[in-house]
Amino acid sequence: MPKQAKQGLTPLEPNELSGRLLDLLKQQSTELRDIDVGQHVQRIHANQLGGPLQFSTQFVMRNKPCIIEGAFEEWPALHKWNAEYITQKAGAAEVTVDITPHGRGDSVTNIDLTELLGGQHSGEKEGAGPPQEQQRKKEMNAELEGVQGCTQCFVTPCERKMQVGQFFHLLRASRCVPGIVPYVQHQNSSFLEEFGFLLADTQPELSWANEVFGGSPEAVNLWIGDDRSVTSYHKDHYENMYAVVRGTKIFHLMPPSDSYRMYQRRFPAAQWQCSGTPVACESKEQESMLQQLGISQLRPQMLEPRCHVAWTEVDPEPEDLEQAAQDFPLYYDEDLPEPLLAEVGPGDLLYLPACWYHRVSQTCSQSAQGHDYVMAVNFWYDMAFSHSPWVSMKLVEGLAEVLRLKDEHEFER
Ligand SMILES: O=C(O)CCC(=O)C(=O)O
Repeated sequence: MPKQAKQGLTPLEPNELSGRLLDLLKQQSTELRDIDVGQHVQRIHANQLGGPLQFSTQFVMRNKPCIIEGAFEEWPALHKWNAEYITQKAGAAEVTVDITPHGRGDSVTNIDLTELLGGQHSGEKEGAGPPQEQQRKKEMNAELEGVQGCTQCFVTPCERKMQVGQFFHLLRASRCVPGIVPYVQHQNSSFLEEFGFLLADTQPELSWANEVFGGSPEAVNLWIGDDRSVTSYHKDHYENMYAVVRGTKIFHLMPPSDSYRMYQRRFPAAQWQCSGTPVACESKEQESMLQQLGISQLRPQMLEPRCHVAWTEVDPEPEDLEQAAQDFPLYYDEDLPEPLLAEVGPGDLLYLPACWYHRVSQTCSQSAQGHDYVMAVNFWYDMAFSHSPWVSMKLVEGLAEVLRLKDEHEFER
C-alpha cells in the first residue's frame, strides 16, 4: 500500500495540486531575490574581487551576476577600437556578418505565409525527393496548411561574408535603408577565428577567469553593431564573461528558477534569405553597394531538413504591453520580481552566470566622425555546477509537501 495512504494523507485534486505547485515556484522566485540574488546587479571593482576563489564563492557558486569594473583597463582596444582603425588592421580579411530586416536575429517572428521562400506556400512540390523526404515535407506542410495569413517561426539571420571595411560602410549606410540591419555576432569563436588581427589589442584569455572556471574559454566572440540590433531572451549553457569596449549593452536578466515564467515553446525553424528582389534605396551608391555584397530584400525560408527550435517570445519592451501581459501573465505579474537590469558600459565586464535568461539591447557611443556603434568581446566557459543547493532543496521540499510525500509542519509537535 502506498505510504501516504498509511499515514492518512489524501492526495490533492489535480487543480488544487497544480495551483499549489505554481505557488511554490512563485515563492521560490521571490525568496531567491530576497535572500541571495538581490534586486540589482552588484557593481564591484576588480581590485575588490579578492582573487579567483573569492569571486567563485561570492558569485559563481551562487549563480549570481555582477558587473566588474576595471577588469581589462590595460586593453589597448578601449582607446584604439573604432571603424577606421579596425578596417585598417583587417586589410582584405573577410568576416561573417549577420543580416536581418529589423535587427532581431534568432527570434520568434510573425511570418506572412505568402512571404515564405520555398515550401508549399510558394509552390514547393511535395512529390520531389525520396519517399521519407516526401512524407516529412507533407507533414510539415500540413502543419502550415491550416494556418491562414501569418504563422510564427524561429528565424535566424542571413549570413554574408564581407571585408571589415564593407561591413562598417554597410552598417552606416543601412541606417537609411529600411529592411537591412547588419550585426557582427557570429558565435563560432568569431574573435579568434575571424578577427585574429585584433588579438593584440586585448587579452585573448582572462587569466583569473580561467582559474575560476578551470580552463580556457570554449569560445571568444566579437560583437559589433548598433542600437537597431536586439538579442531576444534566451539562455546559454555557458558561464559568460562579457566585456564591453564601446557603447553600452543593456541586459535584462531572469534567473533559471524563473524559467517557468518564460513560456518557452517550440517553433518551426526558418532563416532570412536574400530573395533576389532589389532593396529600395535612396541613392545609386547604396544600390550598388548592396548589389556588390549580394544583398537583396530579405524573406524567410523554412530550414531544410525541417526542424523546430524551443524559444521564448517574452519581451520586456513589447509593442503592445496589454496583449503581452494577457499572453504571458506570469512574466508581467506585478507580484513577482522584475527582471534584473545590467547596464554594461565601456570598460565593464559582466559576469552572466550559466542558464540565466538574457535579452540584450544596446546604445551607441558616438565617434568624432559621427559613426555610431557598439563593440564587445565575450568569453564563454563550460558550466561546471548548478545553482544554489539551498534553493533547490527548498523546491524539492515544497514539492514533496504538496505531493503529500512529506508532512507540511514537520517542526510542530
Ligand atoms: O550582445 C548581444 O547582442 C548578445 C550577447 C549574448 O547573447 C551572449 O553573450 O550570450
